[in-house]
Amino acid sequence: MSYTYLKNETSNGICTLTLSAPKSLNALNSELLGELGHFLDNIDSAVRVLIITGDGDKSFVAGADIAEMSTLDEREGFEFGKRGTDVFRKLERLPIPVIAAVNGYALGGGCEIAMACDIRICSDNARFGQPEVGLGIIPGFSGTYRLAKLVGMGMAKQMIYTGKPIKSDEALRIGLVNAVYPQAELMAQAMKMAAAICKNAPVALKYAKECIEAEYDLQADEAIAYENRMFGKCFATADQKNGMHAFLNKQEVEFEGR
Ligand code: DAK
Repeated sequence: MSYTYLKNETSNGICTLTLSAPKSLNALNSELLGELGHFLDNIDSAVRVLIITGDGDKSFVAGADIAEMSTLDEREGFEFGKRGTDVFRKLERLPIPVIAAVNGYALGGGCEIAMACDIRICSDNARFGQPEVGLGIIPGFSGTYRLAKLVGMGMAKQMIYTGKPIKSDEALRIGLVNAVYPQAELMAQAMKMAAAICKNAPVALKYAKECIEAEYDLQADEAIAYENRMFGKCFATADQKNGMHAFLNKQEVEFEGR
């Protein structure tokens, strides 16, 4: 299917997905969210890592589309928020690693979509913020949940209550991003990280992601038992047999993902 607001390109198992609504600095409108949901439901099984970025060199995503939201009533507001949270949850639960390459403004829904990715890296001109309370709304694409989870309650409350964006160096300091690069290097660095991930066993990556996500909300004993089960399941895969055989025989391994 061809998309109006998405561009995607895949090579060597790495898919780069560019969110593109240049007239509104890549703001998330309903159509874009619908396309994103469709894309995630139909992602090629050969893709091992997904990179998400924004079109242009100024903005990753400048939030949910304010023009579209401005006339909503309570029921429509609920539905718009639900559409966004459902798509972001789909993204978070994708069985492959997802890197957000944040190339500029990541405000409101932009910060929230980045937080639904596994790993965030950004350009030095990036700005992260949850300015919603200045518009009379709250972060509505799971920002109140994921920001506190990532940076702790104190900093999440500061960002959400003041609505003030933070710069890339501050985002790095508080752990919202893993690394900051000059704009011109960002995509090459994202590709480099994706290529390093691609060398590893796909099923093990999927299980590791599932464990990290599921165990976060469990008590210690339950979390450890969960990991025990998933660790056991690794031994039912060809990837485990091939990976260990290759190591013991000092060979390179080409994982099949099964
Ligand atoms: N929506 C729509 N259009 C936007 C936009 C946005 N979020 N951000 C920018 N634009 C448009 C501008 O209106 C402008 O359009 P024209 O005037 O050229 O037609 C164009 O993009 C260029 O923007 P600027 O002229 O403003 O560019 P500047 O460089 O001066 O400023 C900026 C860049 C990113 C600082 C500024 O555009 C800005 O502050 N944008 C708004 C950022 C923001 O407040 N984002 C948060 C949006 S609220 C919920 C569901 C979801 C949400 C909440 C609740 N439920 C229903 C439960 C999520 C909400 C949000 O994300």
